[in-house]
Amino acid sequence: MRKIAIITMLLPLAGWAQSSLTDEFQARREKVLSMLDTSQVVVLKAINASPLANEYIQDHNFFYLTGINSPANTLLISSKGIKVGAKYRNSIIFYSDLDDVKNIKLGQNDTILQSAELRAIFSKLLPVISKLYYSAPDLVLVNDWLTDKAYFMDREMKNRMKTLFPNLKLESADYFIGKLRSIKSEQEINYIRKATNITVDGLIAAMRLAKPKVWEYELQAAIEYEYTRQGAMLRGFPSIIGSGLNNLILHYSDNTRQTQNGDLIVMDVGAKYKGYSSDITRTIPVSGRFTDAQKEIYSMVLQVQKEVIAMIKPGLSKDELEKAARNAFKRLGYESYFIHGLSHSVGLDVHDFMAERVLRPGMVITIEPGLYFSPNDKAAPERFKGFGVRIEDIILVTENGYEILSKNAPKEIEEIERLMK
Ligand SMILES: [Mn+2]
Repeated sequence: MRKIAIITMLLPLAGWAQSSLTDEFQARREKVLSMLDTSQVVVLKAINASPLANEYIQDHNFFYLTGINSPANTLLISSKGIKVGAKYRNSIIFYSDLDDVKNIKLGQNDTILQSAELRAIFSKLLPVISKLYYSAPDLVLVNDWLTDKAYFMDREMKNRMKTLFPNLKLESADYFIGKLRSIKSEQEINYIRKATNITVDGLIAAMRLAKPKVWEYELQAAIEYEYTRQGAMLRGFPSIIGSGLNNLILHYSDNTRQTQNGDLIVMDVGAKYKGYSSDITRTIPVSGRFTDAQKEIYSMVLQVQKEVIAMIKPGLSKDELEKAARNAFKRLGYESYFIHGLSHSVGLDVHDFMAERVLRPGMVITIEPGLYFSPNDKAAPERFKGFGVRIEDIILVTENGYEILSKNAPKEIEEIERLMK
């Protein structure tokens, strides 16, 4: 007995030791460093939220390179190096609270310094570099409410920098870091997998709970209960539980309507686990049985979704996928009722930055076709008016094709009806 206990204790430890040897955050800073020439610098700031803000969500680029999930920190990466004490360092994390950085794994090029040091270092650096990649998440639009003049803080800062340092080019770090972020590591894929499994459990719970007269927020609660119960402390985005005509509102998240017999319910939801989101949509009949008209549309959307998913492989472009879906709906005669994008990248952001249009192994994307029939649409067939259907899966691009991470969320008509019985 004792032996077994020791072995099972060692297994997770071995895994942990391995991952700490190659700390992902540190490896990413090294990678960024290797992409810079000596005249370029990257500066990323943490989000500065007020302490009473509901949920703190870090700037994703800053998080990607540091793993730090708290405000008032800055990361600076310079390939030329900055003299700190007797040594030149390439990557410096400026902190306000030592607790935020005490567990950070530092490589030989890394160091930490107090935030107060940033200004002096920065002002020495700016006159001698030619390019600054930056992400400053707090620089937003500010309205002067007296004169109604709008200030884009980003533009104001750029203009001021141009006067001070005419040779310095400022560029958002989004593309630069986004290119790295679009290919997920094994650990990132595991987090997305976990977020996805939790979301699937939530959707199944909601399917079991659904019956006429249930409120949209009750279904939301059933789904988000699974998130919290399983340690996904945040949602990737506000849960969309749209019943009846609310099906037709793409980003509906009030979730305050009481369902009626005969409704379809679009549930577009995603848990966030260790910073990583999932994103799945299922459409179910509140009564547990699809009507014939609902079945007709549902089957079309499902067929198109399956057709497009089957195409996924490295080398294929996102535009080809999009075109295939449009063509498939065109063949069926319903192209004009598919009114949104087919696919997006998922990661730290539920709509992750997609730096490249071509699929590569390690990318995670959604495929989410839908058809929507407004009661006011004069051209729409009468029997379809007043409902919409969307089906969305989250998919990992692999070496040879793809893996549907959300495959355990029922989507066949018979499967859903059986589960809801
Ligand atoms: Mn989506």
